[in-house]
Amino acid sequence: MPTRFSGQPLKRLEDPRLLRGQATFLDDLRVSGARHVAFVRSIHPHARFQVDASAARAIPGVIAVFVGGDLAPAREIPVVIDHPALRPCRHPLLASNKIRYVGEPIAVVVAESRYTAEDGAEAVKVEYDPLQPVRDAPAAVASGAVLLHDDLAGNLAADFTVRVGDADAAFRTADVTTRETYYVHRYTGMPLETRGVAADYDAGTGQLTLWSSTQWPHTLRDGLRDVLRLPEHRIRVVAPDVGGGFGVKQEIYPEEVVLARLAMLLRGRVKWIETRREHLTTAAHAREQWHDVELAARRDGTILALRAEILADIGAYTRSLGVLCPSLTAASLPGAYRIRDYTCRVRAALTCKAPAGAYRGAGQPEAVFAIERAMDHLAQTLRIDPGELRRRNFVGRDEFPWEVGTASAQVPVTYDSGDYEGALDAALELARYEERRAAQAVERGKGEGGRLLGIGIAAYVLLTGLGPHEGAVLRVDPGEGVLLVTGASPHGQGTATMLAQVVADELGVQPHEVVVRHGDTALIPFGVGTYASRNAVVAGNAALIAARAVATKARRLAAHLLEVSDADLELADSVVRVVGAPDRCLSLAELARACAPGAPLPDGMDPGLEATHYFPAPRATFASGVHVATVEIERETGRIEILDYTVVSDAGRVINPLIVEGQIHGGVAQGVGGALYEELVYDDHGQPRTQSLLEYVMPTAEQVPSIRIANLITPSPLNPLGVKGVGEAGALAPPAAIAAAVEDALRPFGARITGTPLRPEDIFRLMR
Ligand code: SMO
Repeated sequence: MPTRFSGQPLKRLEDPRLLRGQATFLDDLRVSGARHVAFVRSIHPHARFQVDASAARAIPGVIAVFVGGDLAPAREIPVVIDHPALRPCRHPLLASNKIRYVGEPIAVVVAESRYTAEDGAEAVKVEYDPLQPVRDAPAAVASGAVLLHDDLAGNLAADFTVRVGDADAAFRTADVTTRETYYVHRYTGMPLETRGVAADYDAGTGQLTLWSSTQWPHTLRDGLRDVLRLPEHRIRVVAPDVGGGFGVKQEIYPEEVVLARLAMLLRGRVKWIETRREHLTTAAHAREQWHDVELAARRDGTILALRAEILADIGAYTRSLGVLCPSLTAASLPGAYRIRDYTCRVRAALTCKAPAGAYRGAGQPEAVFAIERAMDHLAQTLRIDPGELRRRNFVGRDEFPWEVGTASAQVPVTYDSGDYEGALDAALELARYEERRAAQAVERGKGEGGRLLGIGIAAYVLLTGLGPHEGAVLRVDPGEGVLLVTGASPHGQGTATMLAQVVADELGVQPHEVVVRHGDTALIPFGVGTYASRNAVVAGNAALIAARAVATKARRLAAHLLEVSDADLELADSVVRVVGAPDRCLSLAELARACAPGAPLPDGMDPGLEATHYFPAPRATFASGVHVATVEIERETGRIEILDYTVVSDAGRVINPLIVEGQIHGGVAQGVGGALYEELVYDDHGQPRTQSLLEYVMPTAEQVPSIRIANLITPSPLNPLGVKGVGEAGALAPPAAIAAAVEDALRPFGARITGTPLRPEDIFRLMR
């Protein structure tokens, strides 16, 4: 029996290149003759302005300075995810007479070097006529608020309500109700590699090539096609090695469109690399939302209904994802629970901050924080153990598929499979819950001399494997090995290894013989990208089906050439051989050569030992899990230490447990960062105070706890691999679990935690 690679913890095939410094990130590209680009950005949060670029143009080495009107026909970024409630407030490529956040691009300077470009940008005179800034979401929706967009009646990019059943009626029958507002602060993904774009326009052929550090080259190509009004075949987008994305690079940025236009206007090559300061002040921010959550329940803890209002601070404009994140929060707020009656109003407020976008989980960590905190508060009200309250309300094992009744941007929220109670049981056991509760009781018994120990539980359900499709072009090489081209565009996930394992099993080759190429629209015509924890689901199943087609073809061709029946053949050790007579075989490479055009082929067989498959995903598959955090709080300082962190994850069948574990580690690290350290702060005047990694504090290995992980497997019935996504899963629950643990530790003080981040000074104040 040939070895099966799927399910094994293979080391990542990508890593030797990356570790040896052989990767090519955007700034490593040798784009010969490229001119360098710097952006003139607003220093005010809200102002009318006028630009005088004459001094900049006079600097030797400055080639050109452009303002908004110069980039026609492109004016603003394209919409990728629309929403019926979306109002017109899209991010312009360059501001035209008013700026609405600090960092907004106003003009762009092209020069012989980056130094000169920066000097040029500094020499552009911008005369500001400051206006009152809109400080935050509550201020944006307060009566009498200054209006940010002249043609909108209020400061809302969208205002809509999601309704399932009749929550108001259910509330009237409740024994108990709870209500609280939960706040998730502003933070975002901080990839090691910042954004970057290079563009080349070949005036002779009219061919535009754009290199971008992006998560979705094909989606970017489609966006450029639309805003630049070019045929698709004249645009090639390449994502070289990408050093992290986390959702921040799941965006079509003004800079990408601007550089494409600059290359066309200058008939040459241009390049821009984002500085860390630009990243902190102008890349997509995320997460900042207020959630007013009401639960109605019976005395035994059975939840009857959920009512909520979400107020999102989406910054100054909508980006290409529109209001996807708050709408995904609303779609997923019922979480793992059997809630039939649900209402949620969503308001996306426009403020003088950098526009918001997606960040690992895209609205779902926010939902988990709100619903899980609300569950804990209901548990306290009813004096039921938080684990037990969850158990009583989980969607049951036998209730799948479970229709939540909501929908995300593209698909209905229908949980395909899961075992939420099993995950809780496993997590409590792995976390040694009973033992820790006993230890906590002992410490509490010591009064003020006792340690402040707290335990927090958070369950999550994650929408993964979003469609509409992803593709695989698989070709057996006539020399050696197999080439797989995918439309997915991974940026650190280990996707190539996962795909190689799937293909290797079907073709009987070694994973290292499967060379995976991605991130180039010239290699595969259709593609979507890497986000929404989708690669294993959509790209993985596309690879599986393409590999099965190639295996079938190889078997048929070999049967023809060896004059045996297909059924007598097996694929193993890179050959197709007769079962029981392994000497009678043809290597895959020989078969690929025998399959060339003009070669004698079986009737009806097309040349080429290859197959293409686009895996359609009309429905999403839903991963789930339970996190348990145990913390200790230092009485003297309010410092929070995470003593133990336990994860039970159900991502369906696991292709590579090592990669799955790594994804969970990374997600938890970012969740810990969000719970305790990272925050994008604006002062009352609309100035960003976190402009470097000195102020924006990221956790290091010292702050990230060791994490215990167990996989619980309920295969997805929606795809042949039975997989669900896992990339974002780790990031969903840590803020909820850690907040619950901290509140639990502070029980002797009766403190309630209703928002993040949790800073020692705030904890210290709560203890007082
Ligand atoms: S926040 Mo993600 O790249 O779906």
